[in-house]
Amino acid sequence: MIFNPTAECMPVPERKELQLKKLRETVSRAYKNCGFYKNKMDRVGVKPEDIQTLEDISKLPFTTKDELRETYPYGLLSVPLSEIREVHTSSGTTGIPVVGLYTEHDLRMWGESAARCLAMTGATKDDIIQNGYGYGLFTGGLGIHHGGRTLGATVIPISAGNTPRHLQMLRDFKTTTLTCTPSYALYLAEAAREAGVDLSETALCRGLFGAEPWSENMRIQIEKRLGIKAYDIYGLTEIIGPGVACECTEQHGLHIHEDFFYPEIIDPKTGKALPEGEKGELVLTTIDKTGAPLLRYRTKDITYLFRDACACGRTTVKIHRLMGRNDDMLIIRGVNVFPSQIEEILAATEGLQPHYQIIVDRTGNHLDSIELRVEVDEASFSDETKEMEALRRRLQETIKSKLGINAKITLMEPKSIERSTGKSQRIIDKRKI
Ligand code: DLL
Repeated sequence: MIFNPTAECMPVPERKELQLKKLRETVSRAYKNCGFYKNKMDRVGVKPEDIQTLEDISKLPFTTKDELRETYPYGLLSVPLSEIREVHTSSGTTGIPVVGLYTEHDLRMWGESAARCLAMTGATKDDIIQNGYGYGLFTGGLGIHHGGRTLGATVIPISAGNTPRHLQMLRDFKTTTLTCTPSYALYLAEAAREAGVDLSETALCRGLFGAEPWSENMRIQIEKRLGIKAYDIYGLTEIIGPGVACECTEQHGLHIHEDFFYPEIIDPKTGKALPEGEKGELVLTTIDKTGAPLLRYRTKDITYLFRDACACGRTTVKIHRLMGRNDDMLIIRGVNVFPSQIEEILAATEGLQPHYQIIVDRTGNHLDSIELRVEVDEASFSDETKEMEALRRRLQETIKSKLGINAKITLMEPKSIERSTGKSQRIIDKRKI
């Protein structure tokens, strides 16, 4: 089923006209109502009237994650604050998260985006969606929730974690559609096997998985072990959370809702736009968002755009499944972590040296694990197990409360971590995704 055939199957030239109209409106509103954009555009001497064609978008300056942090919390607000209905923030950041601000209009647009995604994978109002993305500030839970409601389906807001309950509800409530991270899907499959739950006897037939990198190989494993079709769904807090793009039942690239989001691919080094088919950094402009529109946002996600005659009938452009990131952001069990955040915590913890290694792995249970090896300074290094244990626990708790991740902490003797003469290899990512 196509949720909005008019929008999703529109002839490309007609859609381009619509995009231009919406882009011009968005840029005018942003310039008029948001000092952040006015200043940026004035600095490069661009006025809203300069946007006469879609290609003119390249005249606008990029917006970066750092700028979003600098303008926290309301710097991008482009409507009176009283019109904001919902606030979300990115996962796992030290104090300054990236903020998503939604008006009633934006929530409807988000709901429709996520509903279109669910419909792309074959879900209808008759489906029962077990939503295993985390509810709360993270966009995963409520984003899929809004989508399920917009579609008219039944949503079970079970959230992340509590695996025995997931399995019980899957069976008892005749869940047809599972939404969670791909690694949790694999974990569930294993837990089901161990608990003697035969998933092939349940009504489960599809899943929409995203929020972290995954591969074709993982898809094959998930499909085999859960006995379902596994679809890739992409999104980010800054834009709307889940629902920016999704695979249809053809499973050949993710359709972008082009009437809501205008995509570009750029060369991350030069910032120059690249043609369809060439790999680079995805840049997104929201052309239907009112609360806090984003103009030319550098996602740091690497992919390429392509347009094919998709058998599903949709005419929207597609992105290839994500091929990595252009920065050092790690995604640990769906939580975004920058090594610099760990470094800041280490620097603020007495008794530690700034020599560390972060080891990320995905072991037997398919979930990410993170180990932080850090050197203790000479003065604090002690033979007293109690003292070392207290230091270890303090660091573990700080990381949990500030970054939202459970890290294994290994305290190392002074000078035991290999020093490098060039670029030090601080991150060892052993995950074979
Ligand atoms: O992860 C939103 C989301 C929730 C998407 C549920 C899909 C499903 P953030 O926490 O802001 O938002 O993280 C966004 O996660 O820039 C990508 O690097 C990565 N990411 C998201 N979806 C995928 C995917 C949510 N399907 C960041 N494949 C993005 C690979 C993904 N990476």
